[in-house]
Amino acid sequence: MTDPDGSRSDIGANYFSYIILGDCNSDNTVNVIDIVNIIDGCILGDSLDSCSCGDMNSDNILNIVDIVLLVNIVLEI
Ligand SMILES: [Ca+2]
Ligand SMILES: [Ca+2]
Repeated sequence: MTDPDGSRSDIGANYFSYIILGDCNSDNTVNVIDIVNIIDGCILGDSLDSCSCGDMNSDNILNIVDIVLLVNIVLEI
């Protein structure tokens, strides 16, 4: 069994779920809505449950550095 993008195989029933880094509202695109969600929910709010999607540099901390990285991706800088 391989995952949806064919990059990994698995011997079990659970296949690798493909997650787009920064896509915090799970609509399969990364855009300004995700940035707003991360700022509102994770930086200004107290929602710590689903914020790992916004950890763009994978340092396990969600802060302005991750927002800048995400903005760069959205703006294709
Ligand atoms: Ca999204
Ligand atoms: Ca980070």
